Amino acid sequence: MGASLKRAAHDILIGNDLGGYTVPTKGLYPYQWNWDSVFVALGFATFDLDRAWRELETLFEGQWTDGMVPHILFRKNDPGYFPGPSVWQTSHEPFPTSGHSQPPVAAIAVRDMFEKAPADENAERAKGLFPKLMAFHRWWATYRDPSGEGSVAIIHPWESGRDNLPDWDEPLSLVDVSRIDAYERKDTTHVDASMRPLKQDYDRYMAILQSGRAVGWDPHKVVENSPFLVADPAITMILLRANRDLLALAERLGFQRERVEIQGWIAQLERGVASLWNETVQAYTTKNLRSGVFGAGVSSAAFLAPFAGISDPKVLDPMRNHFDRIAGKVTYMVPSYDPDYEGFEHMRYWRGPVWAVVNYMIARGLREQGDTLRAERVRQDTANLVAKSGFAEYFSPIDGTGAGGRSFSWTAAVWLAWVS
Ligand code: 9YW
Repeated sequence: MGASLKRAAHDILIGNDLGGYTVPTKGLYPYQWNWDSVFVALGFATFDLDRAWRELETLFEGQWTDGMVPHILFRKNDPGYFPGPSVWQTSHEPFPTSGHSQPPVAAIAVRDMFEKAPADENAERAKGLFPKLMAFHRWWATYRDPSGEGSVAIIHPWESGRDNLPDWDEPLSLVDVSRIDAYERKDTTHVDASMRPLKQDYDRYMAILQSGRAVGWDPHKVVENSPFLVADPAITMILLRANRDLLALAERLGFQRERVEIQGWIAQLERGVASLWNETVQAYTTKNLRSGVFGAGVSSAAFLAPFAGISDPKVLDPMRNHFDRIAGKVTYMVPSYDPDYEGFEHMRYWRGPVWAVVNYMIARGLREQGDTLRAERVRQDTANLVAKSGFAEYFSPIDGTGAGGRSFSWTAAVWLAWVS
């Protein structure tokens, strides 16, 4: 069983490799995606470290001059995906990209891959990426935390990587859709519409995209002009973790001058994450920076606190209570949203399903903190999901059904890097 799953996971990565970069899955997502590529690198690193570095290097070929690493790199046009390059209208060369970013997990993988075998060759590859990671993290600090408060905001639900999370419902309800261009979705031609975001969500996704395009994707104006600006605890905590790994890299690779700047970012995020503590829910939630309204419930982001290095018992005790309550309700941890919430849908994308990459980060943080029991529950559940339903894009936390795209790269990759 283990050996055949391992072969299948290898085959998925190799099969989705388009030559130095990997697509999440053929058909549904035919381009290079930002955080998918990073997890894919961790998967390749289990059997081909050179190829793993290549994945990250090709991802950073999409980096903009302002430091932003886009969420999609459109290396060659594929009419099977919407919205493609002609809709985004960005001006990156030599190939077009989307206009905003995705969770900044790259530094975490670079550190892992360097520590795996800190020989000359790996040190050289890590050194080559280091200035690019600095520019990327500086971009987040400059443009996504404009008030300097330390909570990191997104300008589009797609930037969070958790597209239709129930927490985006309130901010999206304020987005005007009266002037969106006519469009035709392609996602529902590849997979079941009942597992995908609704039309009302897509209309709003398009309105926000158009607001960025209208200001030529100027990074300052994008934030000023976006009808959607929401602080995201997942991005905030992932960036905090990534900055800690970047600091370790700076120390190990001899980038002395950069250390102070990174320490400043860490201090700012440690302060800022506190502003996302939701007293009512007793968890970190999103916060709409336009309306001041907090997210309604507990999402899987709340369990990323240990991964971010947060060790305050005032945060961790309620987090463990939520974990145990939710663990008693579902068969497979960790649902992307609280099953006790009325908007929970066990098969619809980020409104309930389990995602292996999120489980990986949650379990890693729990284990690092010494909570091996909960960490092992998450790992075992992920193993059971893949054993039951294969390398699906995401899974029902209730009955383990696989959903969305199949032969999915990041599910195969984290299984190799963590579960197997
Ligand atoms: C889309 C590729 C991406 C992930 C995101 C996920 C989804 C793309 O797929 O977004 O078109 O909706 O939400 O996290 O990177 O796997």
